[in-house]
Amino acid sequence: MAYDESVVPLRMNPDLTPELEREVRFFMKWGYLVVENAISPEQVESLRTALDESFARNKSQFIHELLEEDDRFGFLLDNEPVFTRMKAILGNCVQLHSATARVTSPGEKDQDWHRDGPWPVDPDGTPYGSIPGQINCGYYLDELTMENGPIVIVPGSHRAAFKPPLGHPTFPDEKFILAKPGQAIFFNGWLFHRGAANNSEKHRRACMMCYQNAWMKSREPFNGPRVTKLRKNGSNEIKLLLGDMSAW
Ligand SMILES: O=C(O)CCC(=O)C(=O)O
Ligand SMILES: [Fe+2]
Repeated sequence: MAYDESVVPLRMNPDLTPELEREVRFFMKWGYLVVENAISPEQVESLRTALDESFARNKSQFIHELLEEDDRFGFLLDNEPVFTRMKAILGNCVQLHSATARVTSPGEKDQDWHRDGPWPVDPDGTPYGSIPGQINCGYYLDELTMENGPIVIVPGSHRAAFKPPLGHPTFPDEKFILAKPGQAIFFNGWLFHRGAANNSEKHRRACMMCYQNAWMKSREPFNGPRVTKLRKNGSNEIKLLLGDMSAW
């Protein structure tokens, strides 16, 4: 046995409250979800400080393997309001795909439309039914405005059987999400989306926690000292999130 069987959940799907069922239906239809009170004002403040320090060290717009940067990011891994909804949508067998931060500097241009999911998905699945699931969760630590660059999405586009257009042309049904610190913004990995230009004078800080079915390949090696410690000391859910098994 290449892994500890007790780490694997006994049931695929959790029981859902009517409210959670409603949120799952919304997410399945539109490909996004705004979660209120996902983190407290104190947690927002702590993440801002930790990210400012990481950004000063990395000097890069992207910070990968965020959990290795600072212990203060660790709670995001199974942050209850987010993780409960991830399991409601993806089922109990969930793995972290990546934890990243993105610090968009003043003057940064519009991102192009893209999907995060790198492999082909047929909205009808396969004859067997399988649809790979990947959901990104953005914690925007600065209130998004039309000036500093909302996240722009095309609701429902996760089911489009064609790729997003090149560049960043307007979609009649596009939606500018003015996320607030404290909220978490879920979006399906196949949703057309982009970050808009930052025309403000300040940095725009975001932490992106991306989850997926536990059988999928992760982007991260999960082998740094902080993640190894989290996995060793963590619950079975944390072990599964951090890829405790090297093979099935
Ligand atoms: O900056 C944003 O709001 C979105 C970032 C994004 O889509 C990405 O990094 O893939
Ligand atoms: Fe993206």
